[in-house]
Amino acid sequence: MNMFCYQCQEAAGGKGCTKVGVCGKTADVSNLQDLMIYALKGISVLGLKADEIELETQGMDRFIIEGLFMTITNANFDKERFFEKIKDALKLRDSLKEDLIAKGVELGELKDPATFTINSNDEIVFKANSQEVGVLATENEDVRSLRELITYGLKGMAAYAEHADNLGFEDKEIGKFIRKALAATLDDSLTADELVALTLETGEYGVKTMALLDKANTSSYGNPEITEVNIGVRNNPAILVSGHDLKDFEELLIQTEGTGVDVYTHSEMLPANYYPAFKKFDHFVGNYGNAWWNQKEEFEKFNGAILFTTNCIVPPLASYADRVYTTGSSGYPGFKHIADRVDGGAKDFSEVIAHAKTLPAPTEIETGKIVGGFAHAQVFALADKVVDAVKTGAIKKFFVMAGCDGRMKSRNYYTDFAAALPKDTVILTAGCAKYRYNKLNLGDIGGIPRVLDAGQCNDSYSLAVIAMKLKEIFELNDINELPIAYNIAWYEQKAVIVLLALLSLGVKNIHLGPTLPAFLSPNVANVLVETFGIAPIGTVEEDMKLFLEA
Ligand code: SF4
Ligand code: SF3
Repeated sequence: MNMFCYQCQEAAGGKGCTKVGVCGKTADVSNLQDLMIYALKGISVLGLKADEIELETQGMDRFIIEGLFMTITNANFDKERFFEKIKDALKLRDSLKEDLIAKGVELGELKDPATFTINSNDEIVFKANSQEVGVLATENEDVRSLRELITYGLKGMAAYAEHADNLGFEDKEIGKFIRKALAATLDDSLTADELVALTLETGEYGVKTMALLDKANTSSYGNPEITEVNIGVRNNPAILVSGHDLKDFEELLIQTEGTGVDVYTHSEMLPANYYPAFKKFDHFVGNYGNAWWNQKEEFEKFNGAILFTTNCIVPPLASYADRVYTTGSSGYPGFKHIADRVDGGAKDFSEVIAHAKTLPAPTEIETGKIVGGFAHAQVFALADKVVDAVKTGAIKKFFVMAGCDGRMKSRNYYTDFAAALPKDTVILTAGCAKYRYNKLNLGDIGGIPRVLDAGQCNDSYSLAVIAMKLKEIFELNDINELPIAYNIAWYEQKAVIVLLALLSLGVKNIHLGPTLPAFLSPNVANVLVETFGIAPIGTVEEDMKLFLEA
């Protein structure tokens, strides 16, 4: 075994990747990511001690958040960046330790994550490959399962917290919670019940983090509104932006204005089209292509420069690798990386723009429009119409089909399921899962489209807000009494925090697919089944029957 990773839905054999990641992550990078997390746990233990004496720890939470984000599936494949970050982690950890000692804090007996030392890249590799660092270091499979469930939830939370922070929205309590939870994964005295409680608390903080990001996005760029998004192309050189970071997107739009270079969104950046602040840019053309896993074919045809602001990166074809750029937490060996902001200034995308100017215009792969922009404010604006449609029976049921897309064939289930839904049902979606059915032309119900796209995966928060509002309007006691069914697709750790957030809000009977997480031990899976009614998906026919009879 060269590595062990089971954090995403594509874990090899439904168990875990042990030689190389199905995602393309090499064993050395996987082990470095484990060491990164290990070091962050060490910092967290000391960070909690700093909280106790109210010691100001400038930049610590941002550092932890970035470190977690870098280890999300398909975010960063660049070994060199992990070497750097791990060295920085140890510097930060040791200076924090010195500060605590200087303040007379008794550190007690610290565990290895808070004490290990390394002096070279070779030593980092040696440590990263050692048994005590990885996931399997926790021998009890239920404890391991809960520790990893919490850690993966924190990774998703960190991604959302970073986007909010980039827009100037920080909640110190979220940073503190992340440290508390990371430190708790080192605590052998915690019982399984305590870890289950911490898992739910992770979900509660997931709601807070998504709410914060919602506030950051909407107060910076306005509320998403119903939008017809162009999926065709124009005849200018162009940049394709992927990932989730709206601040990066804004800065790139500003810097490309008047340069003759067009801008398109890809995959999870599609919802940028729904924000009023971005619509005013004439050179923002629309969306090109589909979900992340189609990128090899689509990037090839796009012809222009490509910018990743976050996951999901697929190891590239040589034919286009030299025109791909990363920024923020994302990275890939050989891709050029656009540096972070300095002192409140903007990132400098001039290199990407200059490169784009030398490249041909995109090849058209489709034409027409898709509709989206149904985040909470837009749905509330239509509330009367929606409520009437429910009362008259024109809408019988809503299906929340949020989450991720992925390359597994079994995900055709979601296309077939959407197509088979009766005409008096409406799909509420968010995340890249939508690409399985957002071009099916499922029609509308009295002007309400049958697929309501709230936005990115974090905008699943909007779907929860909509559900809460409907509960209030219909004067129900329980969110589960609403005519809403949850059929969620997951892939990476952002979907894990979305799932934990929904559980913490009391949502029951979520169907999760295309497979249940490999990191759920049979006992932990049982707790989720018994307490929350979580179920795997079956066939379209079986599930349709189940959902419509319920
Ligand atoms: Fe395997 Fe997923 Fe981990 Fe990649 S992220 S190594 S595919 S489990
Ligand atoms: Fe998609 Fe990676 Fe999860 Fe943000 S872009 S939802 S998979």
